[in-house]
Amino acid sequence: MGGTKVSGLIDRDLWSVALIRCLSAVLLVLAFSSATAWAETREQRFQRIDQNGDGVISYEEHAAADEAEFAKIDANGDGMLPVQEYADWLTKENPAAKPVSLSIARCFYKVVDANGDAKVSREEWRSYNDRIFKWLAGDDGRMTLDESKRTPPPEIIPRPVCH
Ligand SMILES: [Ca+2]
Ligand SMILES: [Ca+2]
Ligand SMILES: [Ca+2]
Repeated sequence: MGGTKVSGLIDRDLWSVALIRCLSAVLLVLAFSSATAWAETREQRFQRIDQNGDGVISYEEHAAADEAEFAKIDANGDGMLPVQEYADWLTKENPAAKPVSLSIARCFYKVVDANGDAKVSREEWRSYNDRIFKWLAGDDGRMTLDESKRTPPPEIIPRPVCH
């Protein structure tokens, strides 16, 4: 199997690149064999975030979507995402991922949890996603659908080694 088929299911998220790179094929098949909750296509996601429908995602639209996603994952609303809370969210989004949710979460945290305390703060979350958005959007600070399909290089999304 290649990454293409799998990424089609999960590339709804900017951070999926990191997951694709850091998980073994077996884990990916296990995690994403049930696509129901992850079925939103990149186009659908883009349109959802592009709130004024002008065909580009501004920094403000990106930031609003990013905050909303953090709030959704932060089940107890305390502004922090311990690795288990993130894993629980993954499982909720895709029950088939349950056996590997914690592994996926730990892997993702290698790149998003900047201070390595096994919790992702709102600042860490925003900083990580802002870095990706700014790279994708380029100099004009507005992201088109085509730009959103590009793959950021390792200096933007590090490729952790995960098991
Ligand atoms: Ca827009
Ligand atoms: Ca929390
Ligand atoms: Ca942290």
